[in-house]
Amino acid sequence: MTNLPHLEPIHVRGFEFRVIGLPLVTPFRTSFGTQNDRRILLVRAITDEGDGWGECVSGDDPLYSSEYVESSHHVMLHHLVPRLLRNDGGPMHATEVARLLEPVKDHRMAKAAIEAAVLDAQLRANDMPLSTAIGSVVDRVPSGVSVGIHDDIDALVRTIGGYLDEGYVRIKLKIEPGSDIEPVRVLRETFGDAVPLQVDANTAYTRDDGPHLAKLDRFGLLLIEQPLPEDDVTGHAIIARQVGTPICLDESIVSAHAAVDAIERGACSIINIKAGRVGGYLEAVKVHDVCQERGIPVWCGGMLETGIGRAMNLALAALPNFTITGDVSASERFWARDIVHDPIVLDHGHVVLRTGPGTGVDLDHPFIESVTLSSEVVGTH
Ligand code: OSB
Ligand code: MG
Repeated sequence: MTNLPHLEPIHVRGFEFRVIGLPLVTPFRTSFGTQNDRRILLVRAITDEGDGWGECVSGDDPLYSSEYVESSHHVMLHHLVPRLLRNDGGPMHATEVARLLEPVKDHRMAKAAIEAAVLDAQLRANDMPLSTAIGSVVDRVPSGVSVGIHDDIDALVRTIGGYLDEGYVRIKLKIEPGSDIEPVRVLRETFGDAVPLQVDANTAYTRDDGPHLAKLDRFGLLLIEQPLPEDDVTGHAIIARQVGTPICLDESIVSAHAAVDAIERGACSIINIKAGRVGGYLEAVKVHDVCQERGIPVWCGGMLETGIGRAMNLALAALPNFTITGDVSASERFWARDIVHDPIVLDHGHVVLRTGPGTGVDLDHPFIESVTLSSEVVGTH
């Protein structure tokens, strides 16, 4: 945040919305269901000073949160963009975007993508990397991988063995009732107690499941992520008293305010930060800051992003209170071919931040064109 107020403003003339479709390298199963491919809404900010790109993390269906590709697209087109273009190409700072969009309730993933595009454009125009702008303190971060639910435990062992061979330094396993204690037991038996391991329930349990989840305590997990529905902060506080493993919140933390509330209520001792979920990278920095002030460590979550979102996540994950390994895996974890020329690669279990201005990525426009499902430009360009 430190460096942003000093930047020269930009003049935003319009936006391009582009929906692309990409197949996942392997199906990804969570307690919400199985995903084989993904549609992704890309946003281009068109400014007098040049373009900026952001990526919307809304899913194909409203399962992780109420947002989905079409809802985000609609709210951007009809409610967010008109508010940004109201001053008719007058000078704008990326730091003003959240305030201008604030009257619109929720739709945080849509807001985050618009802000990301404006931020990228302003940073490129000012020749400043995102990492410098938000105060990143390292140039590479350790890389963790998120692993879907497998019906077949032998297949799960093979999948995780493969990721460990590739060098991932931390494994996150998706769980749900009926696929939790046993797979974790087998993973510990196979790979030993030293592998940093954590689980993510994506809201699949109830307030009565504390004693069941406490059975995970003997496996020395780093954390249990979001066992209960997102609106049950008090329920998480109840579970946190019954379970020895630290409770981490993902879905529940929709803002810095929500983070403070959950911390004060004893609902979590760790927080997963995703910029899309909290309405933007600048709000994500605020979540980082309020957690740091309260001694709550954070880690960077992922939403099956392409290279644009991955590069931005890396800059975020390099802030000082990101002391826990995040879901910042290599592009090839999800994509056979990324939409950037310089995909994120694993380097001895780490991923390296981009150093160029803005997000620092170089988009592969011909490839993007070839996977485009729809596109449109709005505004006075
Ligand atoms: O809960 O962290 C989650 C993907 C989509 C929606 C929610 C989640 C996830 C992941 C994948 O776990 C993390 C990644 O992108 O590496
Ligand atoms: Mg999660």
